[in-house]
Amino acid sequence: MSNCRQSSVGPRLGPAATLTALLLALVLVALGCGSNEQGGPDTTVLPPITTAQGGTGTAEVTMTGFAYEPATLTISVGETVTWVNEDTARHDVIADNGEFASDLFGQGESFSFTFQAAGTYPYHCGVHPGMTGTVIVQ
Ligand SMILES: [Cu+2]
Repeated sequence: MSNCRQSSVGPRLGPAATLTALLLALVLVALGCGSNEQGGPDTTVLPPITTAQGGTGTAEVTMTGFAYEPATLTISVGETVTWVNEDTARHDVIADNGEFASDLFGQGESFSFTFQAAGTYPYHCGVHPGMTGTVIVQ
């Protein structure tokens, strides 16, 4: 069988494999530098309760006592805000400018919106006029 001769292909993979490993190493180093620029470890496990520091990707507003907490939240462009209703009453989240609007949702339920543009976004609860909040996107 001439198949035995194909074993000579084996050694030829050596340089190619080395080059691949080198490229992989370069890519890993490049990725490592990129994440270091943010200075923040991506070990965040606990959800942010108050304000996002930027780069965490998510922030949470609690609906409790017929109020949004925090009433004013500052985030970075591209971050997602999740409103969590802890009241027994049902609430919703309606942007004053119509940018986003949730349905009414009850205790333990939530609504999320991702802010893709910088700006100030005042919002309110459609059934409780005194219930207002603001998201500032930087
Ligand atoms: Cu409400």
